[in-house]
Amino acid sequence: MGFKNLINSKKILSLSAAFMLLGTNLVMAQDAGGASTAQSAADKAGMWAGVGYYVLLLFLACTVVAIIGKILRVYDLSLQMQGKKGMNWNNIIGIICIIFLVVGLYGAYWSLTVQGSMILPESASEHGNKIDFMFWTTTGITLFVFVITQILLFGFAFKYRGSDKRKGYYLPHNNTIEKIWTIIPAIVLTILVVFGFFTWRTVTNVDNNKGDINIDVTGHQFAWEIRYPGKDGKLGTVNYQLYTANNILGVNFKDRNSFDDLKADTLVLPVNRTIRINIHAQDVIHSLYMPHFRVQMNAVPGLPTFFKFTPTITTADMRNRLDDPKFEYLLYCNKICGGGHYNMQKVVRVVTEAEYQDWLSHQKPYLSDQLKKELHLADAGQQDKAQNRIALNN
Ligand SMILES: [Cu+2]
Repeated sequence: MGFKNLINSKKILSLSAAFMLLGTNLVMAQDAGGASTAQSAADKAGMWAGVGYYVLLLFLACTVVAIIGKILRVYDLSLQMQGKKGMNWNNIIGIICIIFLVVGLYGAYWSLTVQGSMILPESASEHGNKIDFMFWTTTGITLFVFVITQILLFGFAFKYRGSDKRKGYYLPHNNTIEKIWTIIPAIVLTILVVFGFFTWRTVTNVDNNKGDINIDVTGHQFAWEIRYPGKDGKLGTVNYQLYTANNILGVNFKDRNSFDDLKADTLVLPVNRTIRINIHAQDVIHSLYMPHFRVQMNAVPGLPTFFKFTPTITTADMRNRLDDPKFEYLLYCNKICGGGHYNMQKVVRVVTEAEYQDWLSHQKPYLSDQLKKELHLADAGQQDKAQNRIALNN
């Protein structure tokens, strides 16, 4: 009967392995925008070897554990057949608990020290430090609770392991314990949530939403478009119905503020000025994400959002700090918005005020000549010439 069961469980194991492989195949097989060149096929083959290898490794480990268990069981039975005292499984399970505790805590330590370096980079915005403070407070509290509870959990499982010398105490209900483990987490969680609420409120700054500089950033599959206000400091309104090949943002040129708006390739920001990014999307939900500035906000079609922040470290200063002459701040899309999502990034450069003014004076107007023709808009000089010509003809 036992042998039969073993065969059955093996069958179930291989069946679930086949399903897992099939499932991962289906998930991974989502083609990235038809990029089916020989190179990417080769990359995929390499990736498949990797996934298959780890699945097999897992099953190998499970088999080894099962075999060791069987050997111990046979040894135990042979001891009993010889009339000796069998193995003390309570002690073995207790020791396994302690080993699990030590290995698990070391794993947590390893993860923190090795993978901890992959955490967000140094904050380069005013509110970034507040968010970091909140993050580290939450991490500190949860880490403390994690270590204490794991030690208690496995330590108690070891200390009070099954024994013939003592009898378990049946505890049906205890109000004091119920109160302690309800009230303490409730207080801690309330503090964290309220702390988070106030931090988020200061970051999003409900009192004054105007930035020194207003910039429109629009996401579409798969790029970001950037529009700066001209000398008037005001951006013209947009309307998606005005979209054309030359007016890809649908800027409304009945609004005078839009005449001097500028189109830019890079998001250039002057240091220590408040920047308000107006976030738009044209097709699906994107997400504007600038990790160094601790800025992230969804870009939702039909529902413009914004984020106001103050960059505090210029790109040049950050290059010096990191000793990396090629360092650039980046703007990413942080919503998986389609096949070309990975490519949705722009360079963000933080510069001094003088450098910013110089850069701004070199940007091209959004209202290009082609767009002027399309909208039948002539600039002032051309209009004068046209009128002179009419006057001469008369
Ligand atoms: Cu996107």
